[in-house]
Amino acid sequence: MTVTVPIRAVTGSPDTIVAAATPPGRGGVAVVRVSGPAVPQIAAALLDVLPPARKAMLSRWRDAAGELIDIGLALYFPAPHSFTGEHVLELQGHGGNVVVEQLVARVVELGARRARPGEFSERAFLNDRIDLAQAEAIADLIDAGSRRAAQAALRSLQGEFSQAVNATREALTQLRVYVEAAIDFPEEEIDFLGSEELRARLVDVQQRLAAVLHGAERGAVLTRGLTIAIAGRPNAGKSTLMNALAGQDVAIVTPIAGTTRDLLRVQIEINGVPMELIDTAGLRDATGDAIEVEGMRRARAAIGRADHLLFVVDAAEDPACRAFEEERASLPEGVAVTLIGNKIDLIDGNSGFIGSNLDQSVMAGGVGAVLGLSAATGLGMDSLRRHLGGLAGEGSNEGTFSARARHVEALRRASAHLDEACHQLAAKQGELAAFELREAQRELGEVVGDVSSDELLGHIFSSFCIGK
Ligand SMILES: Nc1nc2c(ncn2[C@@H]2O[C@H](COP(=O)(O)OP(=O)(O)OP(=O)(O)O)[C@@H](O)[C@H]2O)c(=O)[nH]1
Ligand SMILES: [Mg+2]
Repeated sequence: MTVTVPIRAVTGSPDTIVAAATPPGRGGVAVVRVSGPAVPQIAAALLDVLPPARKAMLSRWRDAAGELIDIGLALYFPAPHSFTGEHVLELQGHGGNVVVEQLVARVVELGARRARPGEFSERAFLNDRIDLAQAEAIADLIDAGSRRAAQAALRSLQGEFSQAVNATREALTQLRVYVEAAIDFPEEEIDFLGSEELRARLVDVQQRLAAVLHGAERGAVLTRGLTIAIAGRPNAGKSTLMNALAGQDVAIVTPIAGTTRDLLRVQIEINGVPMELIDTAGLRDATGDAIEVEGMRRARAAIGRADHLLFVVDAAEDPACRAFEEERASLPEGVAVTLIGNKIDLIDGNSGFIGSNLDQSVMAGGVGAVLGLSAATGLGMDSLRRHLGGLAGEGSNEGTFSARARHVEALRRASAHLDEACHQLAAKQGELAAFELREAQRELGEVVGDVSSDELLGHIFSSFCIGK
């Protein structure tokens, strides 16, 4: 069982922290940031005077012996109007490791300690300047690998994600008031629990949550990227397809069935979404070859972990996609599949070939699309790229928040509690419905950090960089 505590209740009086906010190495300017109650004294000692609030002041910084360390700009942000909510001093000096290290060491001498990774953001969170989802968005913005991921992170940082979660919590609170009141007046409870009004409110909360979850799932894909496994029978053209998508010769291609043995990975980006392609050993009935058997085991494991599967068949040899039909039962539950009919260059009048020749049953059971193409000639590859781009939501970022697996999981659990509450209400089980609604609300609280365990916070902030 995980114990959650209101985190704001357990924080003590903070000390003053210092770190370089810019990355190590040479650069035009480096920023050293100091935050905490001792900032006014440290500033007075280092700069001789406390700079005016939020105005750049040119100053000379000296070590204990009075030797000049650097000349630069000092900026003072008095509490609570700063990033951390504490007194903050920013020193903008020349960008070089020696200067920065001397300056940090001097501030430590004057009473600060070196900050842990993410400690500035953690303080901003603890002082209610930002909530947990916003703090995480800072790290996501810094780590963003594409323009779309950065835009989604900015949206979360500005609080759009938190507002959507909080609006859902608010609607849920209203609903709980109704249900709890009904329990308190048992004579009327039964009628009330079955009322249309209550049902409509629950549906409203479910719809709001579904929208937030959808935005978060899309955001999580932008941040984390998609893992796409390529599988099929030996010689179907899996490695050729991977090379075509990657635009480089990553995998060995030969006419010999069983060429690929190990998993091969390559990173690509489509529509601003990072994707990891995994080429796998061809799947076929047991051969005596121990290496191939191990390769197939790895292939199946990779398929099980992937977000999406491209199942490749040789459309010239196997127009009915029997290979897929034979494998289908052994594919992991729930993996989304795109069926690729490859080598259509070998079929006369190939355009529009695939699909029309397919048994309709192929489209059922997890197959989201069927595409005919030629990995060797490039025919149909544009459609595949468009299709893959669409898996992460078309080019638009509308309603997409940068979100992490942690958020998506909490929102999914909240959604499951709402579904359960719905069943309990239908069964006129007021107490049980109230319990489920409470649990749903607790899950939403975890997203924005109203209820979070110390362990969780430590885990989140330790993944940040130092000085953030
Ligand atoms: N005509 C034609 N040949 C193709 C196409 N794609 C692949 N091939 C050929 O098919 C053979 C097998 O291709 P691979 O990409 O190695 O197939 P694979 O599925 O990776 O095979 P294994 O690694 O053995 O499982 C090679 O000779 C390729 O040149 C295609 O679209 N058209
Ligand atoms: Mg191969």
